[in-house]
Amino acid sequence: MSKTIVALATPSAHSAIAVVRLSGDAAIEIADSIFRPFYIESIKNLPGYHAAYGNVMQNGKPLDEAVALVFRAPKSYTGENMVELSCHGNPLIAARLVAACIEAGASPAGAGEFTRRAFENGKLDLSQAEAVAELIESESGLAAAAALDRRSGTLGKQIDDIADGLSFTAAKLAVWSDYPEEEDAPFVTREELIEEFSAAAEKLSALMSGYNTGRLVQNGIRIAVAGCPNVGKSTLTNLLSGSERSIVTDIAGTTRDIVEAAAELDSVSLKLLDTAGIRETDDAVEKIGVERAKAAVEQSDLVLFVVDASRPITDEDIDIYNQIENRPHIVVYNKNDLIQQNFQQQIKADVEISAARAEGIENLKQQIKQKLGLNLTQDSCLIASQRQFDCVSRAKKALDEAVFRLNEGVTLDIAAILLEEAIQPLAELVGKSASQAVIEQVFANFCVGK
Ligand SMILES: Nc1nc2c(ncn2[C@@H]2O[C@H](COP(=O)(O)OP(=O)(O)OP(=O)(O)O)[C@@H](O)[C@H]2O)c(=O)[nH]1
Ligand SMILES: [Mg+2]
Repeated sequence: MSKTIVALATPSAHSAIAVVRLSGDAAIEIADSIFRPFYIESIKNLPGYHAAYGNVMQNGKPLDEAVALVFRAPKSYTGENMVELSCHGNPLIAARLVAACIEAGASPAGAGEFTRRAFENGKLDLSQAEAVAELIESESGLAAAAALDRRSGTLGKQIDDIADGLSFTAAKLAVWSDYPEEEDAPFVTREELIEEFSAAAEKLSALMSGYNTGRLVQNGIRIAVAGCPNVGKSTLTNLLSGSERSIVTDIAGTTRDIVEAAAELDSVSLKLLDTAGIRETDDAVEKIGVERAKAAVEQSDLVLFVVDASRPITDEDIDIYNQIENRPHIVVYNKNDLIQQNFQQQIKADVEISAARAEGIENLKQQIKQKLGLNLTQDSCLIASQRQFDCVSRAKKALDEAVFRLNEGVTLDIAAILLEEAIQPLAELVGKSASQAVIEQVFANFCVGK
């Protein structure tokens, strides 16, 4: 008998509606005890996916008008009986409604407890449960699409396919080692094993290489716009973000703090960090700005290093270039509308633009995509969490080791042990053999009500 839980599923803020969720064996009875429908007797006998309109009551008095939507096990998000009560979006009313449910016998839900129940009732595998949290937190169209894809079980299915193939081989190996003389025992050759393990390792490796893209897509990409004062960093930031976030003047040292601006590139969200022009300065405020600019460069996924194309490169440009050279970067020559003579520039341009005239920007965007390795197929974003990445990488390591040892000539029972080591993390990824601690950790990232 599962304890019935209750929580507010929508933000605690003034809004059109607020939704309070109940899940558990007694969900419908508890909702029924506080809900007076206007047009039917009670919601007790309402079939699943049916709703009723009425009053929710507290201490015998109407608390609010609400719609009660009934789900019956197993056809609900959690797989249990559920009721969703939609009331007016007043945080006070919503909190009282939750309190009324608790008075009627429900317990307050813990973080992620609804999704956890869905996992425990086999409605979702662990990677799908993670995708629910990711979907809620997605900050761009592509991140949401990728999370939705994982939510539907694409990753779990690919992993299952690989794991099933390996488990079948493990079974054959087990039969072989138990009855080596048995004529009918399925026979596996060393060559077949090597071939199969290599193929599986390759598939895992493809999933792993998509992780970086997945992570970038999920978290949003941080791009620092850095360079000497007055080269046009703020003009470029404004252009890319289509906003006037940054102040632009012809005075060197205009930007003194990090100015963040959002932009989207092919549905991927970018966080542009316009920075103070980096230079030696005695101005106390500007000095802090310069330090922040350097820190922003360090913490970014990509640096747009902007130089003024209308003048020869200066020692200051070179100084900054030396600081960013080892990070992923693009050298942007700006103000090419002002070029009157061609200088022998010491730093090679990746792209030439005029931020003021919005010229060369398409090319710059192409280069940003290329530099970030944003090969934006949905497949490349399948793995989204460090946990999933670690599972896949442990499995791959065991398979690589098995192939290596088989080539060296080890006995097949050693290969069988390594094979188990490869299967285990794959089962863990989808939650089939995840430890309690791993499961706790996954659900710790959820909000209450989800
Ligand atoms: N002609 C021309 N002028 C530009 C271009 N880009 C920027 N400018 C001008 O250059 C000056 C400096 O531009 P900003 O965008 O403020 O430069 P910044 O690098 O942010 O400068 P700081 O914040 O002081 O470090 C302004 O007068 C801009 O209008 C360009 O492509 N062509
Ligand atoms: Mg600026």
